[in-house]
Amino acid sequence: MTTFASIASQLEGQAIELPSWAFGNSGTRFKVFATPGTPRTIQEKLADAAQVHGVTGLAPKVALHIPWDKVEDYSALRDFAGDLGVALGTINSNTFQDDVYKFGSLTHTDAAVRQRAIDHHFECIDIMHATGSQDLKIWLADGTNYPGQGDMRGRQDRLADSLGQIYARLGSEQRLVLEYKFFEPAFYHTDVPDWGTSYAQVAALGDKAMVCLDTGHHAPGTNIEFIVMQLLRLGKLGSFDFNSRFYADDDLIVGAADPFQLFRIMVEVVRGGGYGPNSPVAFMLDQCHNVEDKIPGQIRSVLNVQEMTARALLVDREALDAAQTAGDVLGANGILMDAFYTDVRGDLAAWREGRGLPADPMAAYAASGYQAQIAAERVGGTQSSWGA
Ligand code: PSV
Ligand code: MN
Ligand code: MN
Repeated sequence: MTTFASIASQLEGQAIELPSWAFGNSGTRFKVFATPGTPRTIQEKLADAAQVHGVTGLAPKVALHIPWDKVEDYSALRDFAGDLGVALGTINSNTFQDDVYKFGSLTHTDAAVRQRAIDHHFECIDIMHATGSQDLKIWLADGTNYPGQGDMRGRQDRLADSLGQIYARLGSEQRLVLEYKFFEPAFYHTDVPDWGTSYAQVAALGDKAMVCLDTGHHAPGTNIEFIVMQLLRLGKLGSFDFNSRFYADDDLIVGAADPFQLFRIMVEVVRGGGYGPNSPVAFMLDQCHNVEDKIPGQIRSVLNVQEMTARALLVDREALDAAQTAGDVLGANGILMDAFYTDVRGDLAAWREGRGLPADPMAAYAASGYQAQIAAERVGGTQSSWGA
């Protein structure tokens, strides 16, 4: 049996990037509920993100979404974030909000529209140089709603060409991560629907292009940990967008809907070399907090990832290998389940205290008075929201 003490050092340095949009108001197509204290600017979002990092030590970077987080001076924003104790992370492009993209962006038949979408990504790369960001994350809403509406093959070819142009602009330390999603907003076909398509596209680009796996972007019942294993095996898992879902792209708190799935994913991450200081995998949240307070929502999320990472590290690999090799079906399964059922919360609380962090970050944040302070201060102005 592996002990917490033997894996504790591996928890050092774990980093989970926060999405700026998680701090804004969000909702469904039925209603966006406003939350008192919601940030009105990217600077306020960064201040909130810094609270999450302050009580957990787990979230040193914040991902930006362009143009939602557009500013005049990105170097100044980088310094502003640095003063708060966080750094700017992944830059997310956005080609899904403008009328011009109604029938596609990087796949569009109209060369002018396609160029506009490519230029937007060039702008994102310029921003990355100023912010010091490593990753350009591309998620496309491109697709069609009706059979016959578009030429799927032509769209795939144009996508490859567009991505090639964007890839050619990357600096030597920069990467492109291509996110897939099986449906929505398009309902018949999506141009990057699955890991295979994303893999085929990024493999054609080169070493600096990788796949982004958003845990909420698969059909129900999909064995996501198998995809994690395969992408790590192929050296093409670039990043995670963590969240959880009951139905579709719910963007709920990671580990909330199915903690066992998160555990199984982390087991494959550890097994495949995706965790640790030399791993190329960037861990990010992609969540929206529609009804719960946003800062505690983010705190809970990074703690859930940490907890399942610890449990995944607890898997007794030697015993598991032996049981697997011996064909001991239930023995092997039992070894995995032993790790999953291990309650690490007490050990993690002590581990945090040993590093000058609060044993209970949720309680520490609640006691800090920050929530009441922002609710009182942030009145007036326009509260930002997902898609605003
Ligand atoms: C849309 O599905 C989406 O949730 C993708 O997962 C992106 O990562 C995110 O929006 C931000 O663009
Ligand atoms: Mn995502
Ligand atoms: Mn999504």
